[in-house]
Amino acid sequence: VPTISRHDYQPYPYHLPRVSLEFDLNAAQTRVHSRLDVERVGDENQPLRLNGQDLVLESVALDGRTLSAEEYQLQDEILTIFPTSASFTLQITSLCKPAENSSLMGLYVSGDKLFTQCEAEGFRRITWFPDRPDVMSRYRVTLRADPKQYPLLLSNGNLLEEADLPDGRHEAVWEDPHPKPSYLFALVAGDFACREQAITTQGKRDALLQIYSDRGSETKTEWALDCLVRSVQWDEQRFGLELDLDRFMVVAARDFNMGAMENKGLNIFNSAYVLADKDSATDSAYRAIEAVIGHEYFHNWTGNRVTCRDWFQLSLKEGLTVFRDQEFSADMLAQDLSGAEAASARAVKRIDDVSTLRIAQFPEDAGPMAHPIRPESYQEIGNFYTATVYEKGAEVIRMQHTILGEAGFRAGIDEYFRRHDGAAVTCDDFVSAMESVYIQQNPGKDLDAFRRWYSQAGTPRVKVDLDYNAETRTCSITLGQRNEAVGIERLQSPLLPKPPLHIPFALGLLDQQGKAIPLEHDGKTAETVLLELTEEQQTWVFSNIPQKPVPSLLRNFSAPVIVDVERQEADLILLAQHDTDPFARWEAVQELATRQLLALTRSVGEEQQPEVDPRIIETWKRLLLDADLSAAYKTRILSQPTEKELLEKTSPMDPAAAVKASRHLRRQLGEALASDWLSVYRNSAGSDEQYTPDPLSSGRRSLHNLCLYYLMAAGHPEAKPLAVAQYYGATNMTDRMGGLSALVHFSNSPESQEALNHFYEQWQQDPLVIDKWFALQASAPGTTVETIKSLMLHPAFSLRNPNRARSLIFQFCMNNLQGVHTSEGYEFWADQVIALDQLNPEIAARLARAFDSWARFTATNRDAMQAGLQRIQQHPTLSRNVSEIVSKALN
Ligand code: BAL
Ligand code: ZN
Repeated sequence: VPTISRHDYQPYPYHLPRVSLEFDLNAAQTRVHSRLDVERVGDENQPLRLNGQDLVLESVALDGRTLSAEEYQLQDEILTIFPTSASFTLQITSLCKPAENSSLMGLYVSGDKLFTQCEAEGFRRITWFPDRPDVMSRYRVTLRADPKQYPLLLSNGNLLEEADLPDGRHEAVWEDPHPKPSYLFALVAGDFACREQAITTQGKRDALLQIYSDRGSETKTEWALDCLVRSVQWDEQRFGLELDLDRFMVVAARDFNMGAMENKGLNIFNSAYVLADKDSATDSAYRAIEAVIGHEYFHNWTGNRVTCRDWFQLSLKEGLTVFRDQEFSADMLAQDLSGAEAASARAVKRIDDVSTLRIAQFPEDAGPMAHPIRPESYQEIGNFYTATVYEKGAEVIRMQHTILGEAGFRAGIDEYFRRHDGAAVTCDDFVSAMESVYIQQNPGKDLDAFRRWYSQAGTPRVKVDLDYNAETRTCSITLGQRNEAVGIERLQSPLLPKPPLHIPFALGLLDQQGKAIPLEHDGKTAETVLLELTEEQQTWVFSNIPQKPVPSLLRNFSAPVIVDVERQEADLILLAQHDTDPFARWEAVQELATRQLLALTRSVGEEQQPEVDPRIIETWKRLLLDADLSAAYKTRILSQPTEKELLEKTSPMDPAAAVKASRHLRRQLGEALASDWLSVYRNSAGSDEQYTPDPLSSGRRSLHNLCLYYLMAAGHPEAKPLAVAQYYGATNMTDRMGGLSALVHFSNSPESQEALNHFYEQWQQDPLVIDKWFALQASAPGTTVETIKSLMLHPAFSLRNPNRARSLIFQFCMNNLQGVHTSEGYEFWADQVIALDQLNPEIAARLARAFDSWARFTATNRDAMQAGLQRIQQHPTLSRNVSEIVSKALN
C-alpha cells in the first residue's frame, strides 16, 4: 500500500471552474453524467488525472467528441485523459451501485432513502473527478428520480427549478453559488418531514433553517433547530461570521459513519445528533446535539469558506472548529451567569473536554499511531480523523487563544479570513495570521517555537520546581519541558532531541490558609499568571510572597501536557477545598483519587484490600455537602477517574487490577458517605414540572444519578428499591437511564432483567433508544463474550448499522475492561474487525484500534492481543484502512 507524504504535495495542474452533474437516481444503479469545464493552469502536456472507485465507466467525451478506449487510460482507480488544448470540456457518464455500497462512503442507501458521504475521498465513488480539497468548483446538480420513492431531492445551494418529467419521474435542479471542493458535495433523496424557521442575519439577510428527518420523528427536531438558531447567532456575536446562504439544511440519517458532515448548505447528520425529546434522549444527548449542530454550522466558515489545501491540513478546519464548538457549548452553559458561577459552569465543559482528551488522545499520542496534529504521512486518510487531529488540534488552537487573549485571537481570525477567504490553505497559513497579531503584541518575538506543535507528536511533560525563600519573601518557579520521541518518531530518529515547544502555563499561588496570593507579572498584578515556556527550562521569580505557597498548576488546563511535580497529599487537599480555579480544583481531587487508586492496584493481590485514606473520604464529604458548588460541578468533582484512565496509569497495564481497585474505592466511598449520598439523593429529586435540558436542572439530575450510583456501589439496602422506583417512575430519559444503569451495573438481579425487558418493550420502535439498551448491556460488569454473542443474535442487532455496531461491539471491546481483557475477548474482537472490514472499512479500522497499547500490557494480555492483531493482519482480504492500523500496531 503506497504511503502518501506531506512533502510530496503538488498543486493540481488544472482548474475546474464549473461542474455540472446529472443523476438518474436509483438504489440499484445510479447513472451520473458529469460535465466539467477545465482550464489548464500548470505546464503543457500534463495529463488530466481523475479519481474513481467502484464505478462503471460508460463514456468519455472531450469537447463533445466521444473518446475511444485507446484515447484514455484507466488504471488503479485513475482515469487519465490527454487533452491537447488549454481549455476544454469533459463529459463523463458512469454508473454506481448505492444498494451494494455498505461502506457508507459515496452514494449509499439507508432505509428507503439515498444519502452521500464524500469526506474525505468518497466523491470518487460517485463520479470521476480530481477528488482533492484544493480543486474548488461551482456545482450545478440535476437530480431525477421516481417521485413516489424519492419525493424530496436535495443538493447543495439554492433550488433553481423543479419539474415533473414525461417519463413519470421528477427532477430538481440545484446550484451552489460558492466554489467548493468535492468533499463538500452532497445529495439526499427520499421522503422526509421538515421543521423550519426563517431568520434574519446580523446583516439583515433572510435565510431559512431546515431540519429534515424521517416522517414521524419531526416531533424530535425542535431542540436541533433551536441549537441551529443559537449557533447562527453565536457565530455572529463571537466571531462576526454570518450565514452566507439563503437556506441551510440539516438532514438526519440512520446509517452514518461519523457524527455529522458539514457539506455546504446541506449538512448530513447521524440521527443520534439530531433527534431528541424528553422521553427518548438524555441530558448528555441534548448537549451532544448542541455541540455537533454547532460544530457543523461553524464549519461553514472554518472549513468551507476557507478549506484545506490537502488532507495533511485536516486539523486546520477540525481543530479550529472543535475549539469553536467547545466555546459555543461553554458559552451556552454560562449564559445568564457571572463571576464564579459562570467560571464554574465553563469549567464543567472544560473538565469534560479534558477528560475526553486524556482518555482518547493521550494514549494515541503514546502509542503506535502517534502523529502530529498535522500528520507527515498516511496510507489511508480515513484513519486520520483522530483524537489528535480533532481534540489535540483544538487544544493547539486554544493555546493560541490563551496566548493572544480573546481580542487578539479575534483579530487573528479576522486576519485569517481577510487573507484566505475562498481559498484552500495550510495550518501554517493559520498560524501566520495569528502571528501577525502576536508580533504586534510582543515586538521582537515570533511563534516559531509554537509552530512545532504542528510537527511534533507526543504529550510533552512539564516538570515544576518551586523554591521559596522566606528571607527575601520570593518564590521561584522553574518549568522544564521534555518531549520524547513517540510512535514512528522513535524508529526514525530515536536519539534526536526534539526542540522545545511554546507552552502557555497558567499558574496561581495559594497561601497555607487557601487564600489566593496576588502575583506581579508583566507589570500587572493578578491571581493567575500566564508563563510562556519557550525554552527547555525557564525560571520565574515572584516577590512579596508572605509564606511558602501551594501552587495551583496548569490552570484551566492551559496546555495539553502532563505535569510532573512532587506534591504532598496535604497540598492537594488544600487545593481541593480552596482553589479558585475550578478546573485546577477538580484536578487536585482527581490526583488524590488517582494516587489512592494506584496504591490499591499495587495491593490487588493481597487478601484484604486496604482501607481508603480517611482524608480522601473527608474531602469527598466536604465537597458533597458544599452549598456553594453547582450540582453539575459536584458531579464532576465527585466522580472518580474511570477504569480506563486508571488502566493507562498502571505499568505494565493491568486491567484486572484497574477494575478491582476502581470498584474498591467506589464501594468504600459509597459506604463511608452512605447517609450523605442518601440525603443529597432525596434533596435532588426532580419535580414533575416541565422537563428542559437546561444546565441547572440537568446538573441536578446528574448529581441525583451519581448519588444513586454510589449507594448501589455500597450495596445500601435502600439503593435497589430506589433505583427500581426511579426507573419506573421517571418522566424523562435521563432519570430513567440513571435508574436502569444503576440496576444493570450493580445488581445482577431479577429486577434488573425485568427492567431491561420492560425497556425493550417500551422502546423497540426507537432505534436510538435501543442503541442505549445494547450499550448498557455491553458495558455491564457481568457481561461476557457469550452475552455479546447472544445479543448479536437479537433481531434488532445489525452489524451494518454503525450506531448499532458501536453500541454493542465497540462498547464492549473498548469500555468493558473486565469482559474484553480475556483470551475469548481478544478473539471476539479480532473476529469482529475482520467481519466489519468486509462491510465497512472505516468503521472496522476504528475497532481495530481498540488495543493499540497492547505492548504496554502485562505479558499474558500482551501476547493474546498480539496474536489477535497478527490474525487480522494475515486475513487475505484486508482493506487499506485496517491494514495500515494493524501493521503500525505490530511494527
Ligand atoms: N468533517 C467531518 C465531520 C466533522 O468533523 O464535522
Ligand atoms: Zn468537523
